[in-house]
Amino acid sequence: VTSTTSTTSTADTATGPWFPRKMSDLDVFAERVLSYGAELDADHPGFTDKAYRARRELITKNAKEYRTGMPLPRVNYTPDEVKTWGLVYDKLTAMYKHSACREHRYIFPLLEANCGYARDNVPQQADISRFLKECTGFTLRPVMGLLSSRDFLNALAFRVFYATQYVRHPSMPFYTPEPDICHELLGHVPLFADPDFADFSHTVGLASLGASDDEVKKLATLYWFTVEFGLCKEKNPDGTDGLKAYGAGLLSSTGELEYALSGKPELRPFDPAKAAVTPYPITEYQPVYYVAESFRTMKEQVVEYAASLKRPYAMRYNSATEAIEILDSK
Ligand code: TIH
Ligand code: FE2
Repeated sequence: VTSTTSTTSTADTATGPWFPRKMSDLDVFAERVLSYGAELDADHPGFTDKAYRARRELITKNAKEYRTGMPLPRVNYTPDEVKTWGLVYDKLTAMYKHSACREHRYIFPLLEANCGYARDNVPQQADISRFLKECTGFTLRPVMGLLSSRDFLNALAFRVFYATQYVRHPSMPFYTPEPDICHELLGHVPLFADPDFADFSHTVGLASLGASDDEVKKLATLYWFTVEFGLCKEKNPDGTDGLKAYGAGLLSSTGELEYALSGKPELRPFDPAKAAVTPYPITEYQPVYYVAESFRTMKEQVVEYAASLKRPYAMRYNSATEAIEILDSK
């Protein structure tokens, strides 16, 4: 039995925690952001910069007021913001040739051709979202800052990726402790144009719906060690083994990308059950990275792990109604 017309409530259901059933249910996430939200933490480089804080507030206001069905807000970036973006863009795009996984390298030029990706232009969510929708059915939505793992993962079930629109502080272009537009657009977006990666993300999202807190924590940790900071093996053109980054946190930070591939940090073979319970810091370089046999095998392993989590009923996303259907197990 499916019902897509139930009114929105955030109370837990009889079978487990509440989860969004229709696209507009995501609207309740708008203001539920964690630490680095409208109020920056004291160790953030922009904490004492009044002008930066005011600018952030202006940009995050878009996200705060955004509701399902509205056109995606466009931001008029200042020359200083474009300069920071350009600095990051130049340095990263040069590194991608040797360091980014095949899928990322393949899609990046398509974003330059179709979505305004360029060193002197900060691309707009509206243009990227339209492009992604055609490629894989994924869309973007603005967000004020870090969402809870549950809210963020739940949105993936709707093929929605929450992305920040503000630019990192100019004093720290090559590593920032929180997501910003460089991280979202250079690190994450290219892979959401890949049909296989989109389906994989969608599966993780579906697995998070109504999951227990413990399961959500495991899925989010797995997400961290793969989608955010994953490395994978990839054959070099000459047939030798190469090591590439597919994690967005690496593909958006020249500092950490170089570090991750430098031979200094500990590298472990990717194992979902182990990665899912490994602790990690969020505001500094990772001490440990998991290396997948290939980008494709990583996706298969994570999908298998997600399938092993027991759910009270099967669910699927209906893209025509943009709603989650609960399939009767009887
Ligand atoms: N450290 C990343 C960067 O500098 O682009 C941003 C983040 C990724 C994950 C958490 S914060
Ligand atoms: Fe991210």
